[in-house]
Amino acid sequence: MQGEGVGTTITQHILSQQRKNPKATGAFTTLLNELVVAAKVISREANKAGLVDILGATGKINVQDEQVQKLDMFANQVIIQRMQHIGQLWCMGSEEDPDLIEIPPQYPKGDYILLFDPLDGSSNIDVNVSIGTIFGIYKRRTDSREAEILLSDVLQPGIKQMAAGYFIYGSSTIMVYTTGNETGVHGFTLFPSVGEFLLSHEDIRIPERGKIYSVNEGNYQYWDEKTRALVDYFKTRDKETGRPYTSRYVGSLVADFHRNLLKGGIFMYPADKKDPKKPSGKLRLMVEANPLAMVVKEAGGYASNGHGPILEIDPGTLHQRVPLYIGSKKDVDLAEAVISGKKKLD
Ligand code: AHM
Ligand code: MG
Repeated sequence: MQGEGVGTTITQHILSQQRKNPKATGAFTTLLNELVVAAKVISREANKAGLVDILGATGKINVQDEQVQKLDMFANQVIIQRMQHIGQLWCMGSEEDPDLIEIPPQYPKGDYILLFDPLDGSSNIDVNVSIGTIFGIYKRRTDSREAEILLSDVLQPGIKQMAAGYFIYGSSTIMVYTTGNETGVHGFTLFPSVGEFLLSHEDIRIPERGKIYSVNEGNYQYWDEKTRALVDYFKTRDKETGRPYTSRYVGSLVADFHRNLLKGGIFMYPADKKDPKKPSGKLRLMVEANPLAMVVKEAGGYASNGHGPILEIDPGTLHQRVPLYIGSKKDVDLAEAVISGKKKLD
């Protein structure tokens, strides 16, 4: 979308997109707006995380066998509480909840499904490194409003997302979102003094090829030969292709992804043999990979599991993990060719 000036609020932007779609009912606008409010609340807490007794692990283990930090739970609750009453959601799914989250009976239900990671990069909370919220929005499959909510109706390939994006709580708080269909990817920065997200990154395009590779290289010994060869390739000197690439890895997917989206590059979380319970790596298809795959695609990039597009994977479970190669189109194409065995690197 061109022509929105710097200073446009996120609400104006969502509304102007809605007006371009004659079938739009406003339901979607309400939904996104409420999500923005939830993110403002999370942002405020994240900013003062070092000051109050909200830091540190609660001692509970989440559905992914990881320790849950207090701020994760807070973010999860804020999103659920803010979103459940608006009448636009059919159900929700969160990284922090093993099952689907139903809308309480006292509230009306709608047609949309919100899947989210309330606070991604939780191991970075204690050390003041950027963290984020990731979301993907789908429409429910079934026609019957009264029908029981079935997981099979929720589990749709990422290509079906109506919108996706993330909030990054960093040196400033930024929201990046897309509604697909070539409407572009747009970034908004939260101005704390006015309490509004204002358009700051209009129509983001990721460079076709980058100079950055982002991966947890500490896992090198757990990778297969192809993955090792790919990472070795990015580190090898070659004038023509601008190698070696620069290595950048924060350990917060949202932060690593956001940097590469703006500067170009590839983020990888490959399959590894570190934990037999997680043979597909660490990241989750529904709440992490799919939303970012929609964003990157709309910005001219690509996301692959090493064999094909992330967005075309038919999900089997709500919390399934997936190897992720995401970023500049040419870099991810190469990664896919190598991992799938179509190209051999010498
Ligand atoms: P989280 O959702 O529990 O925070 O875990 C996901 C995070 C991603 O943000 C990041 O890319 C990855 O875990 C880092 O993992 P590792 O420490 O294995 O490199
Ligand atoms: Mg996460």
